[in-house]
Amino acid sequence: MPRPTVDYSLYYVTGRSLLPTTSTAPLDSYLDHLELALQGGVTVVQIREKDVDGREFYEVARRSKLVCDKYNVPLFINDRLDIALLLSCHLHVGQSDLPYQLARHLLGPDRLLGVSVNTPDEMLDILKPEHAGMVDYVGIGPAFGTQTKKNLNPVIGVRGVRDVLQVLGDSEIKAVVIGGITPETIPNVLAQTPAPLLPSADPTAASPTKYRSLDGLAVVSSIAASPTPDVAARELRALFAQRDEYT
Ligand code: TZP
Ligand code: MG
Repeated sequence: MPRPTVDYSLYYVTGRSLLPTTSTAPLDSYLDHLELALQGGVTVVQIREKDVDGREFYEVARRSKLVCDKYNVPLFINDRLDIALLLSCHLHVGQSDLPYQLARHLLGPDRLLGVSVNTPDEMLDILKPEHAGMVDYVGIGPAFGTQTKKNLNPVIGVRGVRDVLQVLGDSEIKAVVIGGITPETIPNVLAQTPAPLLPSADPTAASPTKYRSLDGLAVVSSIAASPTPDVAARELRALFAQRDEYT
């Protein structure tokens, strides 16, 4: 069975520990918040739970999957391959999680796999011929500083995002940007991210005429911190929909 085609326009990374409450949000209110975000137009969800045990992560993911299924939106699990397998979800791994080649081996051919990418070298590794077909999308970042992630990799700026996109070239692998993505930062990101393809990827072009753009925006707090996640999601979708005007 081929892997599903996904609209990555608005990729919401969530988790109970990520909601902006002083204590972890109760599961029901977290799920209500998630459902509103889906109604507002989130196209992909990732559950990212830090500092919780496996049983709690499993339960949050199981309940979240029921909500996402209702909206026909794909659900990725951050890092926990076992939970992804148990719930027939997709998987996202960071650079310090299981190597993506091993994750793909256990995940099988039918589930989607995403990887966090911080540098052009990490992107080049995924593009090696022996890794073809393993990775479906990359999350490039952190573009800007964020309060949301501990142990943040170096902030790469829009310039760094563009450098990774340039390496990605016209590969079929999709790309989303993450880290400090807000209605305020989006216009700048979109204006600067159509990256000219590297000459090696397009040897016939005298001057760069082909560009690689982003396939979507990934956010945590722009939705998670909003008391009206449906409104927030709608605004983010509308901003991303204008991206063609920047190319
Ligand atoms: N990976 C890189 S930055 C980040 C993750 C999970 C957190 C992004 O959070 P926010 O609130 O959208 O800046
Ligand atoms: Mg991780």
